[in-house]
Amino acid sequence: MPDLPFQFTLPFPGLIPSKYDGYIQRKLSSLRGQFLDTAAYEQMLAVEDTLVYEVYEIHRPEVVGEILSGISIVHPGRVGQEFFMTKGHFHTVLETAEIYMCLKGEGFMVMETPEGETCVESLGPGVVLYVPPSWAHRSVCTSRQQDLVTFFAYPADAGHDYGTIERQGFGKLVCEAANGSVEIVDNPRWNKP
Ligand code: PAN
Ligand code: ZN
Repeated sequence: MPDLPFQFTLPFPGLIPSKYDGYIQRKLSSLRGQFLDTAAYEQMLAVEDTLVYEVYEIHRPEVVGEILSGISIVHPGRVGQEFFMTKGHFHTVLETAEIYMCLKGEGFMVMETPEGETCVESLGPGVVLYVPPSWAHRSVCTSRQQDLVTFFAYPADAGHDYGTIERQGFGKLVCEAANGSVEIVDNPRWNKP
């Protein structure tokens, strides 16, 4: 834990925090059930358990008033037509918001409420996104070459509920269209709340 107050830097080009105390790697195998094209998923996984995204966290005590921050890096790639993405989650303390700032790359934040309202916002360098309280969120990298790198900050006591999204999915998917453009489509397997 750093001394207080503390600072860190996000040095170019990697943008990996100069100090961090949490590091998470999420590979294809940890996203089972999330991509629409299950045949493409199994085929890809059989070849290699590819690294999909990485998270660097600057932890703080999980109490009211503290803020946890860090860097999320989603790598380029697709499963079938669907771009690489994070698992996505609600916060366990549902009414906790989150701020994201995109530092590099191209992509989207897919969001939805427990009642099934959906919203998809585009991300690019300099975009600051406010994820309101109660909105589940998932980031998606749509660049073919570049990582999607975002800085995030949220209440340290928020916690993560992954189970709800694992069961119901998100209402919107971010896919590559036949002509190579990016399209947002309805998820036919969405278990709408
Ligand atoms: C972020 C996310 C990070 C990875 O720190 O945790 O982007 O996504 P998943 O947690 O969905 O795997 C955040 O939103 N924290 O609350
Ligand atoms: Zn979050």
